[in-house]
Amino acid sequence: MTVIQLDAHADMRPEYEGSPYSHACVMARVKEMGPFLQVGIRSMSAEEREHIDTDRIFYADKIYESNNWMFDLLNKLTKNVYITFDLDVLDPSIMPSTGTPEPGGMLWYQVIDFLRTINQKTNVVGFDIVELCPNRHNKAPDFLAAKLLYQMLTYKFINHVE
Ligand SMILES: [Mn+2]
Repeated sequence: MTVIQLDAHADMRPEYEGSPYSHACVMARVKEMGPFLQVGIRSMSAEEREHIDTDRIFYADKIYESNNWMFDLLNKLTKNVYITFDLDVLDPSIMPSTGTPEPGGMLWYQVIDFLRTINQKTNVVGFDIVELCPNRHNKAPDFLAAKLLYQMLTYKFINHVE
């Protein structure tokens, strides 16, 4: 099974604030367990950079340039996939409601197209959506997160609907 991480951040620190299980270390732990792919990354520490596998990371600026990255990624997939979706992979213009927004993120149709393609090509065994930090003065990002969940479930189960 391959873990696909959509995230602005590499989360590849060996440990953070004394814990190997911090949110900043998740992909370091995943790397110890099996194949993984990182999508939309645009922020990391110098320490994390040493742990990056350049064949398994699709930086946000490369994604912005063209869609070729997706064909490259599809060639690296296993039959089963788990998707972990950090909402800060999205551009703050459409998803400002996160704890650590980073400029230069992915946009809605780009992400939706990616998720649809992944579901067509592989078996998504599970997924999570994390990091929503609601702002009561701006409801649109909350609706985005809900719609994203709805879309991910739809792509997973649409073939089972008669
Ligand atoms: Mn993040």
